[in-house]
Amino acid sequence: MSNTFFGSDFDELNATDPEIAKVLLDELTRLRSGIQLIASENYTSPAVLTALGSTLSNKYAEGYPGKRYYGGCEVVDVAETIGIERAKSLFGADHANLQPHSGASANIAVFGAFLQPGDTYLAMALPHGGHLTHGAGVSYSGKWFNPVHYGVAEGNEDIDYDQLRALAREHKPKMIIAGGSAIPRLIDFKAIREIADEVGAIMHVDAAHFIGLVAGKAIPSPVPYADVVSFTTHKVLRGPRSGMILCKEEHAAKIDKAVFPMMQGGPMMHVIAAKAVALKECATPEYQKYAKDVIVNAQALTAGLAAEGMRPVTGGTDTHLALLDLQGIDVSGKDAEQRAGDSGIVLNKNSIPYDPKPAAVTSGVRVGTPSLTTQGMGVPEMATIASMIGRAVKSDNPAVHAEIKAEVLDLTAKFPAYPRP
Ligand code: DSN
Repeated sequence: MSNTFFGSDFDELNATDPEIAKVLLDELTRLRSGIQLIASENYTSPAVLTALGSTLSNKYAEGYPGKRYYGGCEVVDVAETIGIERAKSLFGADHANLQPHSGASANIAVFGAFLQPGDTYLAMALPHGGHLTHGAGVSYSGKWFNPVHYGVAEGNEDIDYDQLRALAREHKPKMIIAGGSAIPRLIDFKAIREIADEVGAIMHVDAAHFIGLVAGKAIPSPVPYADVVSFTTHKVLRGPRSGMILCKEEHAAKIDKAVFPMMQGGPMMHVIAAKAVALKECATPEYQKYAKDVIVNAQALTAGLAAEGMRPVTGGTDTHLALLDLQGIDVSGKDAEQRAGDSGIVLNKNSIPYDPKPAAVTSGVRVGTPSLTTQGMGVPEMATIASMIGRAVKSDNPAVHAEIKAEVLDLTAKFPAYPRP
C-alpha cells in the first residue's frame, strides 16, 4: 500500500519492516479517528513530511552554511540558507538559527550563550504555566543554574507583573524568561522589556507555544522586544518536530556558538529543510487565516466547556489553548484525561495555578485547537466537541464513552486528518 504522507516509499518500508510499517499506519489511523486536543501538537503538511523523509538525513554538516567541517555540504547549505532567510523575513528578526534539535535544546543554547553555571534568572513557575526548562529541579535549568520563579496573581490568574518587577529588583537576574506551556493569555512583552532594562537582564522569550500565532500575524510578536526568542517548530507553526532561535544581531555570534559546538554536533539537515518548507507555508494568506481561526476556535471551545461547568482559568483565552479548572464538576484532571481518552478525545491533565492536587493528578485539563483547525473544523464543531467532552468527563460509564466515541468517528469522517488522496 502506498501512502505519500510518510514522505517516502511506503511499500519499500512495508517489505523491509512490516512491524514498523504497521506502527506508521496505526498512528495515522489513530490521528484520523480521534479528536486531538493536545495544545502542543498539530498535523504537518505532506510537503513537510516529504522533506523529513529525504536523503538530506544522510549528511553531516557541522558548522554553518559556507563554514562547515565536512565536504559535500554545498547542497544542504542551500536549504539552511533559504530557511534562515525565510525565518528572518517572516519574523522580522536580525538573526535566525535553525539548528536546535528541539525547544529544550534551543533553551540550553540560550543558557549557554548568556549564563554561567550558578547564575540567577527569573522565569514563570511550572505549576503556574511555565516549562520544565525554565528552572524545574529535575532539569539542567534548575540543577545547574539558580532560578527564581514568578507566577500568576491569585485574583485574575494572569502573570503578576508587580511580583516579577519586585523579584527582578531583589535578585538582579542575568536573564528573564517569558513564556511557558499553559499560558492562555497574551504576555505583555513591553512590560517585561522595561523590567529587564531596569535590572540589566537579557530578555528571553520562549515562544514555543504561540510562535505560530505570531507567524500568522494573529497576536503581537515578542521579536521587537526580546534579546532572544526560542521556540519549537511543531506546534501552531505546523512544522517538523524541532527547535529554532531568533535574536538581535549583537547576540548572533554568541547564539550560533552556543548551538554549535557548545550544545550539539551535526545539524539534522532533513529537519532544517522541513523547517524551511514550514516557514514558506507560514508566509501565505491561508496560514494567516488559519492562525486567526485557531484562536476563534479556542475561544468557542472554551466557552462551550465553561457552559459544561469547566471553569476557564483567567476566564478565557487569547490564544490557541485553554486551561480548565474541573473542581466545580468534582473530577480530577487525571480522571478527565482517562475518560476523554476512552471516548476518542485526546487531551492532557494539567495543574492549574494554586492547584491543591499533585502534578500526577491535577485539578485541570489543557486543551488546544491547532490540530482541529488544520482539519478544517470551525465554531459549530467546537460547540459539539465541548458537549462531548462535558459528557465524557462527567461520566464513569463505559457505555457513555463508547457512545461518544462513535460520535467522534462520525465527526472526524467529515473532517479527516490527512484526507485520503
Ligand atoms: N511538552 C510541551 C507541551 O506540551 O506544552 C512543551 O514542551
